[in-house]
Amino acid sequence: MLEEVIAKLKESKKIIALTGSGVSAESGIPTFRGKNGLWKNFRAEELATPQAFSRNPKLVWEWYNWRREIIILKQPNPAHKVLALWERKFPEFYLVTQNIDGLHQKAGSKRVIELHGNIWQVKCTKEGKIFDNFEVPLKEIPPLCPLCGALLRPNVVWFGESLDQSKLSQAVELITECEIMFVIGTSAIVQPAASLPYFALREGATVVEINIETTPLTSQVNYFLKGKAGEILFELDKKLNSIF
Ligand code: BJW
Repeated sequence: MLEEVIAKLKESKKIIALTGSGVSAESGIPTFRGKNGLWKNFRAEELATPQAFSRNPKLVWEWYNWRREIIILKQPNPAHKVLALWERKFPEFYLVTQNIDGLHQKAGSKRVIELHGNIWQVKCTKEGKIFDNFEVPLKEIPPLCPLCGALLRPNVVWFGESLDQSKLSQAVELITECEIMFVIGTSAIVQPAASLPYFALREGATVVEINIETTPLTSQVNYFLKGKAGEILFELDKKLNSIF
């Protein structure tokens, strides 16, 4: 099966990878759902919603501060590294990620569309200005805007909020034009990202899913490669190099 995927990859010009939190699992960052998922000790709606933030910004910021303390110590794993390598190998390789941890960029990826924002950015709740912020731990919780003193929020997309429409449109455009799409380490249930592979399928692209478990998408894809993202991508890249 790996050989067939390699053959498709080699004959494709436009290549997309859609990643989810499973890609960072081998770096030691918990996924959202499942056995050791981030939601395990918290209810999503208590923390990752605008309502939760209005109700208790301190609690929500404490959760993000805790996650930033974990993420800052983590390094890209072979999955991030192979995807960064593919960007250099294939002139029309694009990465669309639901992850907010910044590990794709840390591995060297440049053409990255971050659908759900970035944990290293904060946004002023009054004026909407976005700042980079790498302070770990945060000196002040909740943090305040250095310009106007209003509350800052993490620059991420919570449930019930719209994604950045220009990023989403760009992702949809790339996906509808691609010849092969890899869907890696996502439970494929959170919309609208979960719909993206169906755009590729509808246009006749080959869709390859890499996951340790099946998802609602699995029965629809052309290839399901069961296993850890780092191991499978490393294996694919090794085979690719031997025939490239
Ligand atoms: C490995 C591995 C290894 C492990 N190797 N694999 C239509 C129908 C129903 C509901 C909706 C709908 N449209 C919108 C909604 C509501 C909602 C939604 O989708 N809810 C679902 C739960 C049903 N969507 C939204 O609200 C979105 N907004 C929107 O659509 O606006 C318009 C609108 C609003 C309201 C109604 C209708 C329209 C916004 C979604 C924002 C998601 N935000 C979060 C938090 C980001 C900030 C933060 O990090 O704190 O994004 S939630 C969380 O889920 C995070 C993730 O990016 C996202 C996806 O999770 P992911 O990455 O797939 O992680 P897991 O844990 O679910 O899966 C990990 C996978 O990895 C598993 O499959 C493992 O097996 C695998 N794995 N180790 C390979 N080593």
